[in-house]
Amino acid sequence: GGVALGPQSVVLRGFALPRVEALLAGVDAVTARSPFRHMETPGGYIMSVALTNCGALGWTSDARGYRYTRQDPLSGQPWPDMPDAFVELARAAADEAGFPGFAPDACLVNRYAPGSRLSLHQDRNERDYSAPIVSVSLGMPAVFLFGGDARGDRASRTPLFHGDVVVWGGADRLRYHGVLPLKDLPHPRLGSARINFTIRKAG
Ligand code: MD5
Ligand code: FE
Repeated sequence: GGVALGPQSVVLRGFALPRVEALLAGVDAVTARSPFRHMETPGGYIMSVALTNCGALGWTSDARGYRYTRQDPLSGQPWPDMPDAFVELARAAADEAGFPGFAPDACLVNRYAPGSRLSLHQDRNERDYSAPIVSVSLGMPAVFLFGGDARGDRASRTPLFHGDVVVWGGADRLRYHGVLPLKDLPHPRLGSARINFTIRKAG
């Protein structure tokens, strides 16, 4: 049960709602050890989205490029463990979308403020593109841009709301995507913030 976003991606509206408090407790546990930070891109820009990670592997961007690392470069320590609530939700969503046996080892946690955006990009630093990516949206709504296999392909726009979960797999896994600048529509639980986390198999 869900709405197709592409041939192999599905939106599960409200799928995370029953577990929001456990998920937010997980975000707090992660950010207590590895706080949100604004990373630099290889092109010299500072990302408007603040980011951290949990799980064995964490995604990092700096002047040298994009990559997954085992340690948080801020602390020199391993990234925080992935909270059980994240893994359980991701497995349930992947099952629902037809990707049984999902075994994630990485999770990027993004925090958007009003005006934050994510320009069109592909996620291609993971080793195995056959594993799905599970994305959870909390807090303020966002407009998600879903393009094609080339940067110039026209992109559809889909709103993502508090509690929505998206599973991307197979042929859709390498499509260009992004998020439009966030409007300030304060959310009753999270205020003027959107938190999105994407649970992945990176290694
Ligand atoms: C977000 N985050 O709303 C989005 C949702 C990111 C990112 O894009 O890289 O952290 S996840 C959307 C996504 C992830 C991976 C693959 C695809 C979409 N896709 O193949 O379209 O903050
Ligand atoms: Fe992405």
